[in-house]
Amino acid sequence: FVCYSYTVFLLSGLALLGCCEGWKYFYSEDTMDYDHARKWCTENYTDLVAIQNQEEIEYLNKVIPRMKVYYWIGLRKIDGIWTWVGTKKPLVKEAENWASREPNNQKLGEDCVEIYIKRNTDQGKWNDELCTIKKHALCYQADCNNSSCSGNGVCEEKINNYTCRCHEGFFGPICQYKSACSILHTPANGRMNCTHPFRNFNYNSSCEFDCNKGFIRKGVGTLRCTEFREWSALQPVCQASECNILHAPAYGSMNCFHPFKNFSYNSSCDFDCNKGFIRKGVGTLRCTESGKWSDLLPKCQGRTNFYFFTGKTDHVKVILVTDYVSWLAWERLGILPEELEEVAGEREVWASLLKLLPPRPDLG
Ligand SMILES: [Ca+2]
Repeated sequence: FVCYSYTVFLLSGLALLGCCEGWKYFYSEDTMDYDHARKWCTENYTDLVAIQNQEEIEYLNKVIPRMKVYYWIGLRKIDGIWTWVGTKKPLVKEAENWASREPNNQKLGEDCVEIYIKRNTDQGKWNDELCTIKKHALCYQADCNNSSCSGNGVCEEKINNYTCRCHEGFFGPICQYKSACSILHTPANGRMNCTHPFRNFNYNSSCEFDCNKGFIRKGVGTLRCTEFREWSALQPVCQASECNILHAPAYGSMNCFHPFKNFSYNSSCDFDCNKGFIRKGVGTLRCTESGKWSDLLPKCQGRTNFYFFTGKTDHVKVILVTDYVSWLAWERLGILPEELEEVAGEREVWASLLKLLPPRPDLG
């Protein structure tokens, strides 16, 4: 099974700016039934030809050679409706191009369509035929691909050509030019103020960006639409001011709510102390707009009260301490609570206490 094909070129001078190589037609030297013809076209090219207009019919009749049998095209009956196989769209009345007294379904089951190329009568017209009959495949190769219109337009096939219908904001033969800068929007948690000397978001438009209270701008403050219709920089974003990351105090727990980012503007943290401990300090801290916490981190202290006496025989004083460490410090070492609490937290107290203890005798 050897297939031959020929490229057919359009000679008429329908040139479009910057465009384009063109829509090409191919046909098989061998004959085959409809299904094989379609397979041959889709494997080697794009598909069986789908007739777009009268111009294309005339063109095909002119450039495709006459053969003993004619050519399958991409039209067949599906669920009783004449349908373009490539697009699955039904044949509309205005596009019908049947030969006289066709489609006649003469052999019953004439569900596929051939085109009479260079026939003595009805040139370029269509006939319904049995799909199992062997004919030449008449294929086309599309030129449109994803990059045909620079990704900025819809590519429309023409005979040996294509044209681009550009999306809004683009122009040029292949939509390669921008007609404006992209439309900018006010950033979340911020403000935008634009001036447009010509048209909105076009050449020399400039936009200034500010951030709301508690937010810091990341990126440049002013963008300008350049002669290439591109913004001079990326649009800035407004990020919440960040406070230090907090941790639950010793012997306590922390429960935080972060409306924007973790430990950032308007984050708030509630503090609780474990059973047997009481909180010293505020119950809730809030991250302020300047990135500082509204207060100091609270502490959890042991609740047990220890009373003891100090002083010489002529001078007796009752001392109350509210934590075990201070009591231990007095009982074991004779350090007064006010001396401890003024200088350090619990960890530092323990360290200093341990340093004061003599080495155990059995250490040698
Ligand atoms: Ca027929």
